[in-house]
Parts: sequence; structure tokens; C-alpha cells
Amino acid sequence: MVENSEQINTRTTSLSAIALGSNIGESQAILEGAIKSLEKIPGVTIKAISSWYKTAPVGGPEQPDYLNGCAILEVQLTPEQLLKTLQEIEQEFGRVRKERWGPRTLDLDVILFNDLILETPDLQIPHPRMRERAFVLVPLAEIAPEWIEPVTKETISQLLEHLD
Ligand code: PH2
Ligand code: MG
Ligand code: MG
Repeated sequence: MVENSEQINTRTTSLSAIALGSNIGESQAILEGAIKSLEKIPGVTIKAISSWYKTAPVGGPEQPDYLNGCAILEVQLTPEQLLKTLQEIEQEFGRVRKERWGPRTLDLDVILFNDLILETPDLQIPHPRMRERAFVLVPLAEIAPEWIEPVTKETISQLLEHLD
């Protein structure tokens, strides 16, 4: 198991969980398009995709409901390279960064990366709010119920049980 981000390089195969969300435009087509874009990236293999869930917005201004889901990726990328790749795909789908937690055509977040704990200004892994967010835990529990979240050392199913 890789624990130190410095040990991760492009020859290392890592497993990452990502969250997908959209609440502007044709959300289902956008999320499916994002998956297709990811499949084309060298060093990314999609291992699992959850169902899409319609969810009420959490935080931010008044905004439309979201469509959310999660995917498991096998990657030969560092966490920083994966983040950059996800940001490029967000751009491809017309993401404009305005206010925090505001509506967006496409949001792609790194949720977990192996059992790595990473705290940098640009990237925090595990995602710092994943434990409170049913719109992340419900789809993730569908495809990775036994994945151990390294901060709490609880599985995704256990984290979901603790949420009401
Ligand atoms: N993303 C946010 C803020 N609020 N609410 C839902 N339901 N789904 C999201 O993906 C979401 C949100 C910021 O990333
Ligand atoms: Mg997000
Ligand atoms: Mg994001």
C-alpha cells in the first residue's frame, strides 16, 4: 500500500474514487460525456461507475438539483496529475468557476486515492467533506462499500450508516 504521495509516480498503478456532479445543462449527458473523456486519457482505466442520483443542493446559493455519481479509476498518474486531468475535463464541458458551491455544468472531485492522506493548498485527500455528504457516500457505497477511508479507518458503508 502506498502511503506517501512522494512514492507515487507514473509507473505506479493507483486506485482513485472520484465524485461527479452537474446541475446546469443536460446533466446526464454531461456526466456520461465526462466518463467518455476520462476513458480516453492515457493512464486512466475506469473500473466502476455508480448509478446517477438526483440530489438536493447542499450549501451555496439557491440552485437546481444536482445529478451526482461516483467512479473508481485505476490510474498511472500522481494525485496532482489526476486533479489537473479532472480540471481539464471540467473546462471541456464549459465549467466556469464563480462562487464557491455555486451551480456548475460539471464538477469532478478526487475523493480517495489509495489509502493516501494528502493536505496541500490545492488538493486534500480524502475529500474533506466526503464524510458529511450523502451525495458522495451513497453512490460510492454502491461501487466501493469496503474501501477504508484512511482518516477515520471506517469503510464507506460504515460512514454511510453514521449519516442520517
Ligand atoms: N456540490 C457542491 C455543493 N453542493 N450539492 C449536491 N447535491 N451535489 C453536489 O455535487 C454539490 C452540492 C460543491 O461541489
Ligand atoms: Mg464538489
Ligand atoms: Mg470540485
